[in-house]
Amino acid sequence: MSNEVFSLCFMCSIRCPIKVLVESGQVKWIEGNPHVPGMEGSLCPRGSAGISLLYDSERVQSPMIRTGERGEGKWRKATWDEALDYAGDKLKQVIQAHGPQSVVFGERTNLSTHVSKTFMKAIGSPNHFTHDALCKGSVNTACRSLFGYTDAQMGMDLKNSRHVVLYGRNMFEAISVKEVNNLMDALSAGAKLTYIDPRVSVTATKASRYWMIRPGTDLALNYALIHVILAERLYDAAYVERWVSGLPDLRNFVRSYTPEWAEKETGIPASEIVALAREVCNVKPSVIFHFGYRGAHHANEIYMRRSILILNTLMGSIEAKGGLFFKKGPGALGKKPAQKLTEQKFEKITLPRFDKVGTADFPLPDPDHGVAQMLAPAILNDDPYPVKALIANRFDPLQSIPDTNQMKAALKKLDLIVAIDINYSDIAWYADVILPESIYLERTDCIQQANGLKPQMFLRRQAVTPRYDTREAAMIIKQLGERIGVGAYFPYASMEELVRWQLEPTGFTFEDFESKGFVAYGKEQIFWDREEGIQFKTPSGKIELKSSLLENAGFSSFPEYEPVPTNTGNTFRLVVGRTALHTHVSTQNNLYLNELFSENRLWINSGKASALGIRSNDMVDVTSACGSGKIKSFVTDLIHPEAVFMIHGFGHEAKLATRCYNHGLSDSVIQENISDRIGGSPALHDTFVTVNPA
Ligand SMILES: Nc1nc2c(c(=O)[nH]1)N[C@H]1C(S)=C(S)[C@@H](COP(=O)(O)OP(=O)(O)OC[C@H]3O[C@@H](n4cnc5c(=O)[nH]c(N)nc54)[C@H](O)[C@@H]3O)O[C@H]1N2
Ligand SMILES: Nc1nc2c(c(=O)[nH]1)N[C@H]1C(S)=C(S)[C@@H](COP(=O)(O)OP(=O)(O)OC[C@H]3O[C@@H](n4cnc5c(=O)[nH]c(N)nc54)[C@H](O)[C@@H]3O)O[C@H]1N2
Ligand code: SF4
Ligand SMILES: [Mo]
Repeated sequence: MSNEVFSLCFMCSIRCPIKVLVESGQVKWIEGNPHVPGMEGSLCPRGSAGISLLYDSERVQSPMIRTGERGEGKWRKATWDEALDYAGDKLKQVIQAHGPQSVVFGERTNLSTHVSKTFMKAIGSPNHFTHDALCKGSVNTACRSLFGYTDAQMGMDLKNSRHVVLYGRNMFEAISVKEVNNLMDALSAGAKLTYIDPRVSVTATKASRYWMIRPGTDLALNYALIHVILAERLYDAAYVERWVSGLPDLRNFVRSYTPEWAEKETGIPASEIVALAREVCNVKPSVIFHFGYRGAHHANEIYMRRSILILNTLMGSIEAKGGLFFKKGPGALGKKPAQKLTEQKFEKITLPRFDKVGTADFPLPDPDHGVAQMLAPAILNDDPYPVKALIANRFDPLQSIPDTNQMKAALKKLDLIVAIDINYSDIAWYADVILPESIYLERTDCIQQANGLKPQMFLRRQAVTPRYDTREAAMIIKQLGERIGVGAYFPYASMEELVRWQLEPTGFTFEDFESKGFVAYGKEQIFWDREEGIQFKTPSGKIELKSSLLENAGFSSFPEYEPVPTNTGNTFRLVVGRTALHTHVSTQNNLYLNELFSENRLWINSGKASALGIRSNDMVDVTSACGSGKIKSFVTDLIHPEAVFMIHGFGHEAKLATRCYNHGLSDSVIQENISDRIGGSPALHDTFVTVNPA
């Protein structure tokens, strides 16, 4: 018996649409969903390695209760009832002694996030947070400061773009399959690609122009680009006149930031900066200055992201073909989205959040997501109140939040740690109880509302039954809710029932997803009318260069540029990033992917390495103000002398993940926990390290 199931990949959070071939209850093949433009059969290496995740005997096979010390690795197998009762009893005790706000729920945003949020609203705790701040919090705030929309409400029409500028957006290694395919189509059609990175990544090798920028100085480059564009009147004057407020302020501000000034700061020749400004203007508005993701993690990241968005604004590329666009939902066609459990009625929660988002400490970060990196400081200082229980779902605070030593100290203070995971991740290893989720091929998930130029919905659909004693997160959370008296908020007995309920207002049925894996609300792309119809959500209804969001909170829209200090000798700026072969901290133990890439190394510039007596593959000591570790070196000309680089996600501590245990070094151990207090992201690249032969 063989059949094909249309579903969604979850080897990373991009959620590419897939087609799964199942024979006699076994997954034989996975490929990109051929019905989805941009996928057409393709997958990235991690997506293809989904099969080895399914058959991995090292994932968590049943609920586990800790018997030794935290992190010691002593466990006993438990039944679901035992594990849920255990977690439920502890939660009740914590809530009784310290109030519901002492419970924090952290997760990587996923399709059942509305279920987790419902759990927290039901118990009366304000403390749900997602990974968002760690990934792109400052991008989110920057977008809201200019347009009134979050970054998640914006998209990029890469396929039709004629010039794409990437600031460390390493698209050919930090992959989203559709985006890569769309970019390749654009390049085949003659589009230009400018890539800026202190390190020669794979994307640099595909670019028409590559600049090895001095690390941390992209903001200086952008101020100079804006200077040239305004001085030479290269911008889309009609668009700016119609839609932009604050141009005179911007013009005054950038007057002194000349290309010659930026050359000294960035190392990029002034003449080349002028050349790029002129080149992009020739093809405006089909120009994209990519505003994501992780190229610039600095304490002033918000201003770097704003400068990128301002460049798009000056090109008139917002809501233009080949530029950026606002995602349209079913409402644009008079239709309804899938409903969510969070739409139920709850008692109002008036307590402040653990991370102080919405108070004077963090007035602007998005309260829908919170600021994850405040978790450890909040626990350690009982500030603003004691936090006593953590539920971590599909998220690893030990490896995904900077300063692991600080996090370990904080975890020690908790009365309860619950991990909902598929692997022996480090947080599972430190948990009191592990509630294992079925992997994506084994489960049906909540609806994915995919807004965009054409609003659609996708469904992750169970391809095979679970190999081990695992359940779906939305069922686990419901069952935990039942243990503590809030079961009524979860009125479903199976995932199919939940999905059918979600679809009720939409006019589509569960069965409608069978033939292609998705449904579309309409056939045509929806662009707003560029003369009259763009619906900016700022108070002025315009793009606010001088931002009311920032200024009402007491922050400047245009703070003076602060020069980035140079580092010399054996001191370097630590920068981090992805490989095409792994997802963050998730896949290092995957049999296939581990074989292809089993250990990270520290990239160090050849000249610097030779002065320090370091050769390739020598072990080196890396030390920062908060941690240190050993890692093999990779000596190369392909990195700026002021930076060292490592791939994120290695140095796992969980011994039962035997293939990746103790391989390489975790960047989180070294990175200091510093925040962009306006934007909300951690400043992962503001850590300086010393490097010495080990
Ligand atoms: N130091 C440092 N920190 C970072 C970054 C960095 O570069 N360096 N990058 C930041 C960025 S951009 C992001 S997006 C975040 C990502 O941070 P995380 O979301 O924490 O990272 P992931 O590796 O995506 O997933 C974490 C956990 O999800 C588990 N998991 C995988 N699939 C499933 C599943 O189907 N169900 C369940 N329940 N669990 C599952 C994995 O086993 C793993 O333990 O990290 C951020 N933090
Ligand atoms: N294979 C794979 N693909 C992924 C993911 C994954 O884990 N694995 N994760 C997904 C997620 S959640 C995210 S957020 C995206 C991340 O997508 P990207 O942001 O494109 O990926 P990173 O590898 O984090 O990019 C960091 C790059 O920035 C460069 N950089 C460092 N400092 C500077 C600087 O000062 N200026 C400039 N211009 N560049 C600098 C680094 O050298 C590195 O090449 O990838 C997504 N896709
Ligand atoms: S980018 Fe790769 S791993 Fe991520 S969802 Fe798509 S195919 Fe899966
Ligand atoms: Mo991310």
